[in-house]
Amino acid sequence: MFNQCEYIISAVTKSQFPNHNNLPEFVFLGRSNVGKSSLINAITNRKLLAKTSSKPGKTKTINFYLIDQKFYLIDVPGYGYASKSLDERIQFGNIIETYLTNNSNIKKVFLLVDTKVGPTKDDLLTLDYLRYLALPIAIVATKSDKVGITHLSRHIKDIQSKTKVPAILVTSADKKTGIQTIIDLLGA
Ligand SMILES: Nc1nc2c(ncn2[C@@H]2O[C@H](COP(=O)(O)OP(=O)(O)O)[C@@H](O)[C@H]2O)c(=O)[nH]1
Ligand SMILES: [Mg+2]
Repeated sequence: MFNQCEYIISAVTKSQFPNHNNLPEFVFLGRSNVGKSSLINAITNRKLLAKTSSKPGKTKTINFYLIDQKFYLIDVPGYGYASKSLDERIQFGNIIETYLTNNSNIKKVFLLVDTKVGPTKDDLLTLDYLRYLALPIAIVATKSDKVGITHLSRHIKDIQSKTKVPAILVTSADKKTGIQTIIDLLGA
C-alpha cells in the first residue's frame, strides 16, 4: 500500500523528464488499450491516478507518477498508431526511443500483452527492441479475467513461446489478481 501517489507530468520532450534525482523508474509499455493505465491504478490502488480510456490511442504522452517520493511509475504510450498522422507517428517514435535509450534509471520495463489476444507483431518488435537496448524486461499478461479459467494456461503458454520469456506475470486490473506480485517487483 502506497501513501503518496502523485501525477507529475505528461512529457512530450526530453527536457520535461522530471527525474533529476535519479530515482528508480518502472516503465509500463504496451499498445493502446492493453491496460497500462488500469494496471497503474490497480498497483497504486487509486481509481483515477492514470486516466483510463476505452478509446484506443488517447494517451499521447509519457506520463510520470511519483510514488512515496521513492520511485516513478511511467505510463508509455502504445505503438498502435494506425489512426494517427505520419508526423505524429515519427514524433512519438522518437520520444519513446529517447526515453528508453541510455536511461540508467530504468529498473524494469513491464511489457504488457493482452492475455486473450496474445503477443501482436508490434509487441514482439518492441520486445526485440527492449532486448537490443539490454533493458530488464518483464512480460505482463493483462485482462486475464477475459479468458475462462480452462483456457488460461493455453493462452499463457502461447505468450511464453512467442516471447521466449518463461515467467509471465498474469494480471487482471478488474479482479485485482497478480497485482501484489508486481508491487513486490517494485521492491517497495
Ligand atoms: N476486463 C478487463 N478490462 C480491462 C482490464 N484492464 C483494463 N481494461 C479495460 O481496457 C480498456 C483500456 O484500458 P486502459 O487502462 O485505458 O489501457 P491503456 O490504453 O493501455 O492505458 C478500458 O476500457 C479498461 O476498462 C482488466 O484487467 N480486465
Ligand atoms: Mg492509458
